[in-house]
Amino acid sequence: MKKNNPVKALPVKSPAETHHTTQEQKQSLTTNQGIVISDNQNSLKAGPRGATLLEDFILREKITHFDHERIPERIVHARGSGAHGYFQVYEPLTDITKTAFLQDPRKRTEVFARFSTVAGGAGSGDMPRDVRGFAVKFYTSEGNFDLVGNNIPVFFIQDAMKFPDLVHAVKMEPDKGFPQAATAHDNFWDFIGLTPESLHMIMWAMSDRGIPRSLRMIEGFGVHTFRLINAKDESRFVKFHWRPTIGACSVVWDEAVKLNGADPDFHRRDLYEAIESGNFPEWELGLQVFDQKIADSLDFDVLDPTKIIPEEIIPLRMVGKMVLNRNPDNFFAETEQVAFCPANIVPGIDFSKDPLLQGRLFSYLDTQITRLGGPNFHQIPVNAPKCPFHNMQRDGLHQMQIPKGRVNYEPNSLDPNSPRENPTIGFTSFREPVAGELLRKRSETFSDHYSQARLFFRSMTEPEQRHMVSALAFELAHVEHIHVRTRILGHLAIIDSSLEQQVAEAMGMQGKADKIQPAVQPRDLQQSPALSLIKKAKPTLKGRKIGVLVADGFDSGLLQALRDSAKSEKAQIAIIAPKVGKVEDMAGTKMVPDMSLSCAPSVFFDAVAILTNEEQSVFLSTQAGAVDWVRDAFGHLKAMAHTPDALVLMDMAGIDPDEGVVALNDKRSVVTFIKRAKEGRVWDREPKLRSPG
Ligand code: HDE
Repeated sequence: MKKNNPVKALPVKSPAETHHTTQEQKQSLTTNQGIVISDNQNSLKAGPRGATLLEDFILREKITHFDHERIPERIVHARGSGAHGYFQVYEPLTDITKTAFLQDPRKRTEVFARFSTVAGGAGSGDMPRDVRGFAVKFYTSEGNFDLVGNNIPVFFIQDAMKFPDLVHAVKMEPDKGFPQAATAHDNFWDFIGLTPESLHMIMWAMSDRGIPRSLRMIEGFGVHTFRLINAKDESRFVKFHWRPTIGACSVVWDEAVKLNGADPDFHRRDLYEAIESGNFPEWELGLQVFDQKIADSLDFDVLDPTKIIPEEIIPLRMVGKMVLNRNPDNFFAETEQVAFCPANIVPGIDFSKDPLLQGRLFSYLDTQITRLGGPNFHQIPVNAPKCPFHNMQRDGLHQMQIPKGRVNYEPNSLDPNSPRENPTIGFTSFREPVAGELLRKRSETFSDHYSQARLFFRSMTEPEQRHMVSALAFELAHVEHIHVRTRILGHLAIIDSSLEQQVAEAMGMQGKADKIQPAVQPRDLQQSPALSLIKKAKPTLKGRKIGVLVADGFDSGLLQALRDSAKSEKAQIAIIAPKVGKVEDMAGTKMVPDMSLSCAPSVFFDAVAILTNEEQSVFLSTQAGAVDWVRDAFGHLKAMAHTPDALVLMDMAGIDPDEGVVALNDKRSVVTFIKRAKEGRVWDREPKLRSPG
């Protein structure tokens, strides 16, 4: 075989030159021992057609390293995307915490954030219906603080004891090895039906929150109640919230299904590209702070991770902002090797006795020792604190540091400079009095499993409720065991009888719900509008993308007007043409589109415009890809704009224009379209196109 990159023989050096790296050496490929490689294309053989020699240390080193390139993927949250950035507090939070990084509004604390799906493997698609992990490592001046949360503020279970069962049930079934990254199967719903504490979280997971539009558009939650401690050693409880500054937003289910096929990296690409283009994702950190007296006044237990505190009861105090402004240089070294742990806290923050959190405090360090191959993973650059760290822990696999000196124990009198404990600035746990009998028992204050599930469902808008009905019917239709379906229907009937009836009807299983006796009868709670994504949504196109379909002979004036309007809204435009090489406008001027029609289905965009002339519209209406592009945009409830000539293509797609479809007659109509697109989906269109089932 011909060599692609022949490396010239290096000149022989005098002994005095041996430690001096020449420019030529710097650019040469070497082994891990620093030996320059002369041929990276051919192994060492006994003759050109002979056997490969065991002596070929270069081949063996290369292949051996390759053989060990993979590490175990995370048992949950295996599929994830990460980014670097910073966090900055708005004002000193001295009143509630002594934590250093929450004191100085001029200071930026470096962070690394990783977003993930839960159930799928590392190579699974980005768009299954699933919870999203939202983990942030703050490299504070007092050590690392990890806020390891989710995009849903409650969890499926109340006690860490149940976590392996939950995860086994949701992952692919062990005999079959499928389904991948999907809750729609018997094992999962069997577990849920027998674990009523999971029903509140099920409501969230079956809502639009389970299929986010972008990782830049998810909310994040610390889930558990934590503590904040101030310099006077006063403690308050806290719940952590992240709010995306461009608003939270989701896709519709059919879109998620198609996105997973068209671009399994949809979320990862979106995050990466946004950061590369300088549209940095941002979240505000919000705190719900409350004391023991308020905790005691609530009608649920703040240690129960299946409960929220509605914002209407304890409003969020927005305390700072996180900006993600740098993509990792290397996916494996950073995003794959980052090791989060809820036990990583700093002075001024402490745990509560939430039994789920207590179990997590053990689990993460333990899992990293296997996943990252030993106890020194904290030395990996993405995991290492950015403040000094030193102690008497020694040795172990992959020790990267070379501790100096004779002393490796404390106390010692041999080295006065060796690190010592420091009661003044060292971490102390909040002195919460604890006493009780040893027992395995769930507190009775954890027994109401239905009231907040009902609260969530009833706080949704009509479209959001419809989506939940469809999602539940879809999931349960995949369940083969009828008794599993009827048990879930029984639980739904306790949450809300209309929810059960709609799901049963969507499946054609009316009147089949099991009769289930709840441990505690649910109560009707005051609705919480803050739970609804649609109620909270503000008109915006910021960070969104408009797909513009053009073909030869298109009106470049209209395109420019669209570009200008989109730019003023901080939205992006993508030009889609039948062929990726070029497209010509009505004056015959050539331009290169961003993507071809076959590579960029309309599911990639938040709103679409079709700028085709009569001839091209007639042609495209004979092309299934173009008809699907238009039909899907309408079916996915997007705002649409079209030149009058494009009507023939829209007719072919069976579109009956409604208030979300804007005819582009002039530049003024472009403004009308952009205004409509800012409103988001055309929800009124949905019932005309799709009924749950
Ligand atoms: Fe996790 N979880 N978890 N979890 N979790 C892991 O740690 C675990 C829970 C969450 O981007 C694992 O490094 C137990 C709640 C995120 O790397 C593991 C329990 C919440 C991530 C683990 C829970 C989370 C993980 C797997 C119940 C939201 C990904 C790999 C007692 C508040 C972090 C790893 C990343 C990852 C254990 C419950 C969030 C096995 C035992 C509740 C975002 O240690």
